[in-house]
Amino acid sequence: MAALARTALRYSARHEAAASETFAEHVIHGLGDNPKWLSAKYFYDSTGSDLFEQITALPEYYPTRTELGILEKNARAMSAYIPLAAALVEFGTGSTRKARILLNAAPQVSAYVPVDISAEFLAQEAAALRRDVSNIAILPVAADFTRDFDLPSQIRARPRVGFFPGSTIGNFEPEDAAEFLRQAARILGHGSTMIIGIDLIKDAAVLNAAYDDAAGVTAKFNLNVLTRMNRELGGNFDLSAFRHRAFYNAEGRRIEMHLESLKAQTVTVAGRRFDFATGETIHTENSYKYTVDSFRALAESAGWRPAATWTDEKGYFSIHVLKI
Ligand code: AVJ
Repeated sequence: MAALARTALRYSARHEAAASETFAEHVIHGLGDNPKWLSAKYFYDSTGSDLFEQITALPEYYPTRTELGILEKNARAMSAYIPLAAALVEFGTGSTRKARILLNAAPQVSAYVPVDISAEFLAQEAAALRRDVSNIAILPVAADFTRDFDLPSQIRARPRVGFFPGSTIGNFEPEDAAEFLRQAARILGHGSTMIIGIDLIKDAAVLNAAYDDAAGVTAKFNLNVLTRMNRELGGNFDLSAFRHRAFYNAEGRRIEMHLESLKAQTVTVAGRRFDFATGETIHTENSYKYTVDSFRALAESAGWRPAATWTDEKGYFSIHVLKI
């Protein structure tokens, strides 16, 4: 198991090199490309994480509240797919809010393993959870879940249930999403279960509003990556010379976020100079959307067997149980 868990995640062409880069190397790589791009994972410094929390409460941003509703309504039914004494392994735990709903409905869970890149954040969440849920082992793992990591030795003998809510998998290119699912299968092991939240294709106006809210919080979230480059990489981005752009690309089945240069300008960052034409963009995020069937097909292509799916009444969001 440990040897398998150590197998590194592989990525498709562009992201393969990017996976092991430092932030500076990544910026030099991404802004040197044509078209310019940056990985969405760099949104999440502490300001970015706070802004994302604010996004989840926006009236236009339906995914979080819709997924919470599906979880609350169906947690008992989901619990039926969780084996006795199972360990619940959450990939990229932003907050334990969703896991708590499952843990409350599934008393047979014996351990909770939140995996997150921020050790400090994990320690806080784990401490709070230990106070509230005293009858299970809380075993945090500080790791980048998109890379390799080892499961705690304490859960070696227990059935594993992966938990990946929030449609976070939407940030992966579809072939990378399949690779992530294959890797998760290797880490969790044969006989495992996965509970995963997937945002669904819907009316473009609903999607566009969710990523371009009236209060401008998503715009701030997107522009914050410029502030982060200024602070961490000695950049001189003028935030008033860029604007937030977000739109649903129906052909690509994804929301795209960009930062658009409002004028011809040269910016220095990470010790390099980058020229921008008026209207040129930095592509900062893809958020892929699926149908229930297209996600099930993706999961099957990665070796998982779809066992159950729940959606909300509007069909905006879905939660899937997969088995391997
Ligand atoms: C955290 C990737 C699920 O794609 O909806 C929210 C990130 N970006 N608003 C998403 C995000 C802009 C979010 N995920």
